[in-house]
Amino acid sequence: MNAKIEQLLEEIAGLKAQKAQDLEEIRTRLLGKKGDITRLFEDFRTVSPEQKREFGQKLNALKQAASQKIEELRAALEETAGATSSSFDPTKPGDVQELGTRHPISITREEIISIFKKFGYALAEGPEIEDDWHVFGALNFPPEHPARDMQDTFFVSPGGENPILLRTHTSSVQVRAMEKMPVPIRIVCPGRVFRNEAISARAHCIFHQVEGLYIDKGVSFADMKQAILLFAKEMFGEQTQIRMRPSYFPFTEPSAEVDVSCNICGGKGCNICKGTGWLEIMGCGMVDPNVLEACGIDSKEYSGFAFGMGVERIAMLKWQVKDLRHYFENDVRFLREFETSM
Ligand code: 2NM
Repeated sequence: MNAKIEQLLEEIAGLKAQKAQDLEEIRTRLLGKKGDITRLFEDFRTVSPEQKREFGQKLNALKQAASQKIEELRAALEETAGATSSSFDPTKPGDVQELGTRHPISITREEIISIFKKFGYALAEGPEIEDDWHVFGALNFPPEHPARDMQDTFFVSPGGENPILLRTHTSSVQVRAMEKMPVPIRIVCPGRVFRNEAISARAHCIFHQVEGLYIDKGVSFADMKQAILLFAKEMFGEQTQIRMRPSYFPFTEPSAEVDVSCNICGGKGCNICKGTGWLEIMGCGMVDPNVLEACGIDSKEYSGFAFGMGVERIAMLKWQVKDLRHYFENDVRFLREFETSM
């Protein structure tokens, strides 16, 4: 009996199965009704009482080894077969499809747009690949302006009269609107923009802007200030105040930088506003008469204001996001933090 057990153990260790049929044959030969191991269990009845303990243990170990080997071979066969029809269980519950979340940039962009839509602004969009005229020429950028440099702008086809490039601001959409829409014009222009910058916590070569434009007879700086104040209150809360600091853009005159009172400390000064009580949110100005004329609008009859803001920056201020790179990494743990902000 001992010899038979040893022989079977050796045989089991070397077993191989090419197909399911081989496996079934092995199982019957060892563990079937007339199988070798089943027979040994029958013989076991005749073993003397003194030897029962020793042989009982050996037999159990043998049966265990056989069952384990058969399971291993079955698993190996299933793996090589892949998802065959035999391994498909139609009664199994389906895989859970996890829902994603809206991206904080999308949430912020939609909120900015919906505020200006309430004010009567229409949505306008345009191409990301633009020409020099719509990004720089019509916007009063002098020929030698540094933004027109390879260092600052991504060119698709440089050179020639009107190089093709990636837009560096969405003002190009507003140029297109002024060229073809009848006045008065009141639009918001959201979109991706591209600048040749080193990537850091505060800068990225691709980011999102929303710009606005209002052109009509008699539009004044006071109108602009009121529109921006109303926007700031809608975006950051009723208690929000704004202030304007003189600035410079080629396409507006006069131009200003807009700050909102810090929504974290309420203006007292904290580490978010670096102790100043103010956060910069956008640039704005009265559209330069040169721009109006370049786009075919009579600057003696019409005037207008424009403004532009970075969506990443607004979202950072709203949620105290410390590093711009989070927006591009798409780590779901970051994205899920905005689930309730939709
Ligand atoms: C800004 C700041 C100030 C602007 C101007 C124009 C246009 F096309 F009407 F001339 N669009 N956007 C503008 C003005 C954008 O972003 C910081």
